[in-house]
Amino acid sequence: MSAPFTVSDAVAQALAENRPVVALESTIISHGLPRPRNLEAAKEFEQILTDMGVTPATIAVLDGVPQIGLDDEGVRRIAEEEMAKASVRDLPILMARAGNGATTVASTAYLAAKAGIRVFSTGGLGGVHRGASETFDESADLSSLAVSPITVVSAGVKSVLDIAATLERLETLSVPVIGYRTSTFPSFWLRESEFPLDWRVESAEEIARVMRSQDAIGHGQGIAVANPLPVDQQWEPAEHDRIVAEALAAADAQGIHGKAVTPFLLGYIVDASGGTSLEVNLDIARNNVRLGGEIAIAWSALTNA
Ligand code: PSU
Ligand code: MN
Repeated sequence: MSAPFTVSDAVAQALAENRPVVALESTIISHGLPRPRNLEAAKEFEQILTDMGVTPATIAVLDGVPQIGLDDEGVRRIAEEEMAKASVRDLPILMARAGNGATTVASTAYLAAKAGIRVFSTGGLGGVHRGASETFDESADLSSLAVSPITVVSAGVKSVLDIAATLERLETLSVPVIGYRTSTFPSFWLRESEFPLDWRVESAEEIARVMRSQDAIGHGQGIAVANPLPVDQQWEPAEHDRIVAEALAAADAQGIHGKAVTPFLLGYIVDASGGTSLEVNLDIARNNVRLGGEIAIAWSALTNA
């Protein structure tokens, strides 16, 4: 059977020549950022990589076909059309009915790894939701990382989630969590959470060596690289705490549940912060795209040596 996805010429060529490639997700564009900033952001993330000599591979399901690497029209569609939020389990359904879907971290990591891409940059990971001991609401981002050999660069998880439980689940799933120039797990808008990390690295080259060792032991998980934003770029902590609490209360009061929870909270927080959280969100994503580019470059150098 042929591959259940298409790979753009640019991405296929880069992979064939072992040149650096970084995967990018589309749910952050379709459901995580408001229009029209989302289209600007999608283009900017790709441009940051292109300027570094790295090939971007934005991933989405369009007309039933998972696509690894979008053309300009594909990027426009994920930003402007209504799309299903597509986790791994939604892929076969969208494929069978020729539907459109914006891929989450879970499905982007899964598809990118299948295509042979080794690095993926995003904003924040999904994780264990607060109250999960009753709702069982845990993002498939975690279980997908357990079966997708790809390095995912994020700024940790948002404090709307249960960060402690998320870190516990990553431990159970045997997904390495590595702080990039930090010994503390970041909480997305804030540089630090209260949770220390066991492992810290100082360079992209060091991460590439961990990837090579991970391949050598053959366990097949992804690697979570936590990349905190510089302290002068973080959201003001008191305002952050107040608005996050408000957003959680609103989701509860409105009975939001299931896959609508994350988009609801993100949208609420952008509105309630008068856009401040959005600017920080974009800084975070840009930082992660840059670090992903550096890791992909280091990976190519290491594996071409
Ligand atoms: N966290 C963010 N921004 C996002 C998301 C999470 O800070 O855009 C998106 C990602 O696509 C992630 C998904 O994979 O939400 C997780 O959704 P859920 O919690 O329903 O699994
Ligand atoms: Mn969920």
